[in-house]
Amino acid sequence: MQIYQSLVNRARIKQKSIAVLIDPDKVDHPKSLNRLINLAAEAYVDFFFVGGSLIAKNNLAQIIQLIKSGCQIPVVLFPGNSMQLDFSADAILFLSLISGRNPDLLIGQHVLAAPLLKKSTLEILPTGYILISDEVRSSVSYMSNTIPIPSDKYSIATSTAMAGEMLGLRLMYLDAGSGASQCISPKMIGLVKKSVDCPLIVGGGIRDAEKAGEVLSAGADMIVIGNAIEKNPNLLIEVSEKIYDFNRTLNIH
Ligand code: 1GP
Repeated sequence: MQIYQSLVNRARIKQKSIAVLIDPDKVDHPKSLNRLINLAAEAYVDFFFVGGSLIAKNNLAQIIQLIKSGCQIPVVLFPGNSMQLDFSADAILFLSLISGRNPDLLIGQHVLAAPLLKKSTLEILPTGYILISDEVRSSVSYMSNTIPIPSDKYSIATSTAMAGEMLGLRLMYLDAGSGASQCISPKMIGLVKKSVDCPLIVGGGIRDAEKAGEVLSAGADMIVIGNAIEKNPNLLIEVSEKIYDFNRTLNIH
């Protein structure tokens, strides 16, 4: 089944999903990535997201190849810019950074990538990317040259999500930024979820299974975890148990 349709179907029945984010720049050795791939397969991880705000190592293709040869988990590109393309992935989050006012990340990079994407077999996932943060010096804010929505500005966030959906974006991604000290609050997640019909992805700063549970209970359909799993891959097992608990009652396993 196409990834988008499966996300919509899951969200409709309130089935929760998890994506593990691999930042290619932080992968030092194929061995450690292989361990993570095996663990992810054991933990029934739903997706690998691959990307970062900076890719200095030129190893994107190699990483996707490693994932593909080690498991059946779909690979979704989560590109920091139009240079982060690889056509051996399954899909791409075609992100428009709608919390910011940087035209390059609202439409500019998309124009550059569109002709290549049109020829590829990648499934395009048009996604409203909304940064929520009070941190003044986050990498993503610096690299994107945008100001995130402050964490207590609920109506700005909900109006942004609504506008994104009205413009035709089919997923919303609320991100506190990679390695954020605070993940997005349950109140913010709940309000944004209520304001749109499309599936909601939430990430940034999820460090333990308890936080993952809070984010999911608040209304996230999918959580994304990167840093915390890099530091402690076994966290994947705990988080996937949490997800199993949510989904068990749905009678889908
Ligand atoms: C960042 O949402 C992702 O864009 C994941 O963040 O690395 O903090 O888990 P972490």
